[in-house]
Amino acid sequence: MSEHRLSERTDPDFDLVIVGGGIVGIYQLYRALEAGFTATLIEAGDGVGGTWFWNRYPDARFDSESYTYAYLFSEELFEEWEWQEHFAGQPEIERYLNHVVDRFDLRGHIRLGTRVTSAEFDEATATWTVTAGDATIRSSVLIAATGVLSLPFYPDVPGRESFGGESYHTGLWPRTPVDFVGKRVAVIGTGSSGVQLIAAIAEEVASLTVYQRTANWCTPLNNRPITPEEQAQLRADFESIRHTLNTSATGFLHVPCDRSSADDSKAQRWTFYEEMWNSPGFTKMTSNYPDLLTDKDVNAEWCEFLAGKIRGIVKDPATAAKLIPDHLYGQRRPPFGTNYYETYNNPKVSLVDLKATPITQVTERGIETADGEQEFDIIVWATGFDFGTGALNRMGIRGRDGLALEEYWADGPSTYLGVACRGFPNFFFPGGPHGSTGNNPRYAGDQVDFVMDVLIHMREAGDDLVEVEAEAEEYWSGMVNTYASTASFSEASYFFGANIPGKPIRYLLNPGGRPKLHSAIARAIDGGFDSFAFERAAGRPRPL
Ligand code: NA7
Repeated sequence: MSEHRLSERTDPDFDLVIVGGGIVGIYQLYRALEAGFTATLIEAGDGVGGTWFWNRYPDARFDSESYTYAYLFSEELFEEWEWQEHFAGQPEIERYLNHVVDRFDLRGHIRLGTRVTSAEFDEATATWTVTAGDATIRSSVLIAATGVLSLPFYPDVPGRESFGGESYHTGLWPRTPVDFVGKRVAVIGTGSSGVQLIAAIAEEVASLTVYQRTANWCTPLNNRPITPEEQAQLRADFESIRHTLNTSATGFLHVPCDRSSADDSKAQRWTFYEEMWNSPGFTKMTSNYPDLLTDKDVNAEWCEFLAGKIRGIVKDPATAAKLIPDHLYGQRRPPFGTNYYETYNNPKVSLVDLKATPITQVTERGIETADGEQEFDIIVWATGFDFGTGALNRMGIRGRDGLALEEYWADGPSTYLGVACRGFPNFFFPGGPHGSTGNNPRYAGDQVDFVMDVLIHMREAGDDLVEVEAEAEEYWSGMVNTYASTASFSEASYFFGANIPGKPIRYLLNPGGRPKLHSAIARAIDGGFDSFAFERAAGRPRPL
């Protein structure tokens, strides 16, 4: 460690301040308290749930299977919570997360409706001073569990604020339900949120105009209720489910396909694609031919099959043509829908191709494109998020010598295992950039467990300060940047930050996947956490 300025130690208010009450923050709080640390969790929303608190638009739901997205740390919890559907909707997810908070007595440790506006590290005392609402809290360790998809993005469209009707972002949906009945509605954006909402409201509205910039490959979610027999099977299989989810590369239960596309004839491949089309959620990616994402020809054939499906479902050929993407499957995060393409057969629904007719401005009455103005009662912005770094870069985090995190990351994030970075001692961000490529809670759970390993090691050694070593951060960030080109996602996707004007194009996921994360964590633990430097305040005795 370059600097040794840690001189005094005064007791902070808490061992840990955790920011964010979503899936990751709740688990982090549980693990911290269970390990005997003092902790408080600060959440800007008026309820817990994070993503699943804010994204309460019609038909917001998991597109990973409910029981693979949920917590696995407690068999009792797994057994007592019966998910109603294979892909749970937002209300059920929010109920589940509240249940977890109460079940494990976490609520008393959570401050709701409180936004963190700054967090500054003091080198002399090795503590963080966190400003949250009216409170100033000092803690040894700061954990940002602020999520990768938590800062909603509004495009800079002229006149956006001047619209006189109702206006909503899917990621900031109000708690009181929005009444769409008989309304003229515009939806801008056709990502995962847009496709869920569009199909859900089409029946109620007077008219629905969808503004699409990039068509995406939306395949059926194929959701259904979980039968009593399946509930019993899930309970009986808990250990094997947990084992598979804790060790699989993607964090899903899906069984990989055991042959490559060349092993099948064209007719067999078409039968297999049909099977994929009818299979649940992400299996279209994880159980498809293994060469789907590595061989452009294989991918193009799957796209040909999907384009045929779209043409078969959507009756108006011009609309169908607009809905067929011009990129390969998996170059962007694929959405999963329920009757999405069918919705365009509803005469109340129309599709505007923004590449042909861009929005020129939002007016007081509606939206104006090159084709003229259309009036609306409601505009829904389903325009996504500042992925990966958005929330972290806006929390006022200041490390050594007042170093601003957003400056340190001005050219894109630099991290060790997607949990820590140099210059910011005693600071961790499980679930952050460079961490995952797959089922997020599984990766983030691995990261929380690793953070706890580091903190317990530090406590046992009687140290006060922990900071990642430069080589360790260079190794992980180098791995991310080197292998970014092997990712299926293209540089035009939000996983590279391309959706945010001016954001550096850097890969924000972990291209090594879960095996890489697991092996790096194992190496860190085997090496006695030598990827970190630890420091103890002067005069502090080591524990016996
Ligand atoms: P996404 O997937 O980022 O989708 C955002 C959509 O908004 C997408 O269709 C964008 O088109 C569109 N968009 C963004 N900016 C504009 C502008 N300026 N004009 C028109 N359209 C625009 O966000 P979601 O909320 O749907 O999903 C986020 C994640 O939640 C998802 O990946 C899952 O993990 C769950 P673009 O493709 O950029 O051309």
